[in-house]
Amino acid sequence: MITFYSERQLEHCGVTEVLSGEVVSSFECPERVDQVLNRLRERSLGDILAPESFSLDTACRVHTPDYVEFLQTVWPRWHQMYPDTTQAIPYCFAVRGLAPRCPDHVEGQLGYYSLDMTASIVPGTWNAIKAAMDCALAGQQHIAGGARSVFSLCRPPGHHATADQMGGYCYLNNAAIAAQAYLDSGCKKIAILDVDYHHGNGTQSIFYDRDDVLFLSLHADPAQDYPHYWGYADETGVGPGEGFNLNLPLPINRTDWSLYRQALDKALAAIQSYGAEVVIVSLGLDTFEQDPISFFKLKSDNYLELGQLIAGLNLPTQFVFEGGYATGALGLNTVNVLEGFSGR
Ligand code: OKP
Ligand code: ZN
Repeated sequence: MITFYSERQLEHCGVTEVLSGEVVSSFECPERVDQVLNRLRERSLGDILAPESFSLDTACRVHTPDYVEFLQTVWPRWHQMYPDTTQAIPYCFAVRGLAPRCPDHVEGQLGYYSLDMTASIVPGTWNAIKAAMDCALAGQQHIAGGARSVFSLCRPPGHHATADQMGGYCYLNNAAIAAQAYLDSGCKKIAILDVDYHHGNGTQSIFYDRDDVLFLSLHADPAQDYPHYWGYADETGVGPGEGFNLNLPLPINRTDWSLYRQALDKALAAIQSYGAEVVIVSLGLDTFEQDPISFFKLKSDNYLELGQLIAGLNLPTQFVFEGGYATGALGLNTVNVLEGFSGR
């Protein structure tokens, strides 16, 4: 299996975030992909290629052009206003109520385009966001060209990013952009299977009123964990999208492989009856028992079986990297999914 990866993705490195009220170092760090790359090489999974540079057209079909432009320009604008700071983080938000306006002030815009305080902006953030998107689109082209599978090693992740808001370490929604690219190249039905521990609220919201993308997510019950406001089982889609969104929330602290597998079986059956032509897997590894910010109990060997079960769909499959913060085991767990899929 070929991997698409760009070193430019290392240029993003959040400085700090707030966890349980304390300021801590960012969990979403460049070392995450180093671990995955090391393991990919150790196991000789396949070539690791740098993607070509793609235009922003497809991104602008799932995100608003003003949001994409904001992401591209926010650091220099912030830096001009606050030259002595190392990162941009919003502190006030355009919350529900009277329709909020987008202000001119860069710090006001930062909150306007954010869901939370965890998507920080540093000088290299845009380069990394753009390179991650390129990995997603290069993977899409590879599958469209006839490959059975591909791994888009995207970082920063994407599944929390909505049409016009960043959050949860996510900026551009890499999986959603890939899905749109398949549709634009003639596919009619795409499934996105999100196995990250956190609900993929961004992907859900982008495709919520559409029937050409079936979104399925297995995640921590939002009553118990981030992203808190979305991911409930009764969110099933709206209008033409009704019935094309499947949330399978699972309890924290007691979701092990056997409970997880029951939900996975439901998701895989739904993909099959939908008749998807391609499946995109939003591949988060934060379901691991030792993840520092998550509360499921999957073990390293379970990821081999996860890959095998996904392979059972017998569909062209694009893996798009999302979360996973137990850095030491992240390479093993990620590559286990890919090797399980490949039957090695
Ligand atoms: C991004 B991805 C929980 C703190 C959670 C944000 C988590 C973002 C996860 N107490 N902070 O889905 O892995
Ligand atoms: Zn996650």
